[in-house]
Amino acid sequence: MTLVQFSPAVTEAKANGTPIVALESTIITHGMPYPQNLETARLVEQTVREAGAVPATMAVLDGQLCAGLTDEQLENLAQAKNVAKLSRADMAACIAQGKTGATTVAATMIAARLAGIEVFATGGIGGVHKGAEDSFDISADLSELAQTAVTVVAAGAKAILDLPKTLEVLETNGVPVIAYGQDALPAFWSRDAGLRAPLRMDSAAQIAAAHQMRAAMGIPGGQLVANPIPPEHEIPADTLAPIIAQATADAAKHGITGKGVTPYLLQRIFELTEGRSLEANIALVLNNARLAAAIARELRATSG
Ligand code: PSU
Ligand code: MN
Repeated sequence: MTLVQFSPAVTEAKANGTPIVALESTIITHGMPYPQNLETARLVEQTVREAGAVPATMAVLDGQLCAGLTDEQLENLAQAKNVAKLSRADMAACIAQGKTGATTVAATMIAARLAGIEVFATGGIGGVHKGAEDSFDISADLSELAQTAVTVVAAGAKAILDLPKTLEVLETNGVPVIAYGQDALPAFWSRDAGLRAPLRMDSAAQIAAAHQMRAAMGIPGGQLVANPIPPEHEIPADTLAPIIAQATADAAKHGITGKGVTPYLLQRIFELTEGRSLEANIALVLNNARLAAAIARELRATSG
């Protein structure tokens, strides 16, 4: 039995040495409503291709860890109900039991490592939730970044989170947080979290070189690239602040906890912004896919 099932397109890319970008699937099943989730998944894949790399969307389908999905598999996943949201804790159990699940950032990093893929694009990583001092809700995405050597391109951590605490946990765990092309840490739907990012880089080549230097030094763990949403699509942080506060209060009122928190907040913010948050989310994912493909190309060009 082979652990990773490569799609025909990814198999070919591996044989030819074409750069590959990993993509996650929880954003499809839990992050966006149908049919925008499917449209976005297809657009993200297309964007990676146009940028000279091959997309490998990760998911567990009937117990098979897939690196790269066919369009039919993508379509089925986007419409499936009750798909598990997989992270480090439950991915192996899902595979062992022959079930189906979508991969979060943490699980996609694990899948990418197993598939030999070094770069991964998503929307925003999970992090330390507001009120974590009581709930202890800290995404497993952070500890995965600390131990799995994949460069993750996101638009920062989601603005629903406590961003200063998220930065602290990343620093404690030795994860480089690299703002792309600016000094400020981006905050998912907005370009500026009001915090300075620990590192700044202005080219895909610099990011690839830092990735390779970590490998050469034997430092485990990945890098978080925080790529600001394009200005024409951003929602200013002060417009969003009361909406995030409202959504967070609603989550508490309805007793939402654990894995349900992030999907609930994204859906609630979608309602409260009348769809504007989803438009921004789609724009930032596409922007991240482009940068991730450029990094994958640089890694390919400079590895012997
Ligand atoms: N990026 C998006 N939308 C999403 C996610 C990322 O634009 O829904 C998903 C990722 O799979 C990430 C997850 O790992 O949200 C975070 O969930 P949690 O906070 O429960 O760890
Ligand atoms: Mn959580």
